[in-house]
Amino acid sequence: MKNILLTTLITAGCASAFAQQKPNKIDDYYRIITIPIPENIKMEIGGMQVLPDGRLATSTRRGEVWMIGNPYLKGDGKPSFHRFATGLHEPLGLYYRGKDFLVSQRGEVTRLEDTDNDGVADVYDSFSRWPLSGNYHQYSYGPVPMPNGEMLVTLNLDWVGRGASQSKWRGWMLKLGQDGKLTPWATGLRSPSGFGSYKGDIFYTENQGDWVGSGRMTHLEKGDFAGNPAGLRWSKEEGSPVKLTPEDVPNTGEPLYDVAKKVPGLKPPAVWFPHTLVGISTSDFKEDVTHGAFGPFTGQMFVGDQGHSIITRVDLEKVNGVWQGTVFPFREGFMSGILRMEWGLDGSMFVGQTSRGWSATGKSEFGIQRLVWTGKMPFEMKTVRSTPDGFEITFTSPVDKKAAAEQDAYKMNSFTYRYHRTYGSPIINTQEVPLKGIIVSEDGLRVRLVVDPAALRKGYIHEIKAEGVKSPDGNNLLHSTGYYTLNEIAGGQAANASQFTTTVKATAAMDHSAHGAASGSATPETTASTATSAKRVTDMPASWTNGPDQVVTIGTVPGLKFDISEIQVKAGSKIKVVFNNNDDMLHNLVITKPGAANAVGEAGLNLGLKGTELNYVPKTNDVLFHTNIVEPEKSEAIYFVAPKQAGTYQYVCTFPGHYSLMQGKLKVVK
Ligand SMILES: [Cu+2]
Repeated sequence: MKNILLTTLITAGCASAFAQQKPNKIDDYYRIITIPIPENIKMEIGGMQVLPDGRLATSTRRGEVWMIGNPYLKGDGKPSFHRFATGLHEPLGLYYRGKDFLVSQRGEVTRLEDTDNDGVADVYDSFSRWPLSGNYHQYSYGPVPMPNGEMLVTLNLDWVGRGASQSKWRGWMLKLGQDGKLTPWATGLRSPSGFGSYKGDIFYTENQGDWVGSGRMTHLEKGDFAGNPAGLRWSKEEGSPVKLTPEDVPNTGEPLYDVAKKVPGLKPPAVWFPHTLVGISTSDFKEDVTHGAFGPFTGQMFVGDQGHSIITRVDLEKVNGVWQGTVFPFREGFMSGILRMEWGLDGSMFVGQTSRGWSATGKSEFGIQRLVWTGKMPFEMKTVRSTPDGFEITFTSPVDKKAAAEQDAYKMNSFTYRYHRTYGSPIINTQEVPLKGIIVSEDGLRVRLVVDPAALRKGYIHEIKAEGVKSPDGNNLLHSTGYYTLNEIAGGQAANASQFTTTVKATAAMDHSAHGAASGSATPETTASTATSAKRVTDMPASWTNGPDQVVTIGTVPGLKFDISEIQVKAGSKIKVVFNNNDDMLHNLVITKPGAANAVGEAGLNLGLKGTELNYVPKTNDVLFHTNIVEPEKSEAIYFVAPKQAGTYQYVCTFPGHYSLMQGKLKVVK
């Protein structure tokens, strides 16, 4: 699913969207129950299915299929484990058909059947196959059943320092018939571990990577191109419904939404998952079909996140025929990386996890947990809907109407990402979305946030913070931020100022300088100040008439590493550091006081939306010197005088997700 070294080697303990909140004990509402697994079983979940008899079937990355009895831990509280199949090649999908199973292997879908009823598969039939290159990154997923009886499989791209499609249909979603026939459906996929149908349409989730600025969920119609051009290599093959070729895709760095206007077939996502703000690597998704057994979110989606070990919640709406909506934080604290979710027979959710090679915040190598709603109503934003002049929020229970009418209770910003060949993207074009008015409904269940329609930007993520909203008994929202991806602006009745509960007083800080459709295209970034500061001197000081005493060159290598792990300099000497970013991701170089690298890295992450303009360098005395964010294949030199005090100082990259791995030592000696 991800590159072992690149994408998700990211961050321990950093779900910042959660950290900023005051979670009034999420455990009161959603409890995590761990299923004990015997020590001799490596239950690295690849696929999962709940069987009608109550057992839980799993396929593991070690190539086995297991039947787990009593996964609800009833009676003596002990589950049972029975091995059904072995010797499969990393099966990342499992589908139960009543009398047999279909599992994905790297190179095929295999049919497993137990014909003699001894509880072990004795038939392993090749059901449908595709070519393999042997690249480690050729993960294959599915089959996922569709309501009409068809199935879907997806094939991950190869990784060769960038995404590549080294064998046919890599980077594609294909339909799989009951006869085993494969029919190409859409491409542009990179790492498509989560997919399926939702309200009659097909969606898939994607991880940040090359051509993918941040995690996202895209609605895939026949012939769509979701953004990574590697799979377009096969668009002229027989049966391909995709018309685009790799040459049709410009590498301009404009937002994907804007490029899509010029490149028919390129499909902008329904929802972006802002990287590090809500997760770092989306995986499976499941529609809430529990009719209330899992809480108040029936019809919405829950989306797993491998790297942050969290589940997010997505509320979609269709506006002018286009899917869009909001991602909210939902539940953190799982034991490993989340790959699969399945509804239990009682409306609880089984969460299948694995992290080997794909490191995750949850420190276990693997695990199965069950998420159970306690029956208590969580105080949350339930939905956010587009209006002609802003957004309407619905809450799960009534708000304190006085607090909800306060203009400082809310804050809105919009931003987007670059669409380019580079791995990931900084947040670009951030703008505040100033409020004009607030309308609190009579029953306290809805709040309409009214803005100048020209401040709404299509294709942009609108960050909606409602930190001041309280329940009548004084509780904060469990999660006070939602990220609404605005592809279309809803029609309907604009609000009249006479309806406002609160008319927001304008403040001087408002920026009306650039908004509306025109700024949707590549406007200059509001980022990366080029100004030097005392901590970032990019021209050699005039007083250094003999030049620097020492020139140090530091580069980057794939896998979130600097190419040198230790540097020695003399105390008080004049140093020039040349930072070469030879990697294909964004990095900076921040020199910190001894022992401060992790704290600085975490502070950089917690800058949230402010991070981009600060180059993810937090304002703290722990930072001694730094570069700005340096793009791939670019370089920056800084000049400084080494500390007078000897010691082991540190250098670290504070780009979100990098700091825990990307560090080195700066030894200052007398
Ligand atoms: Cu970095």
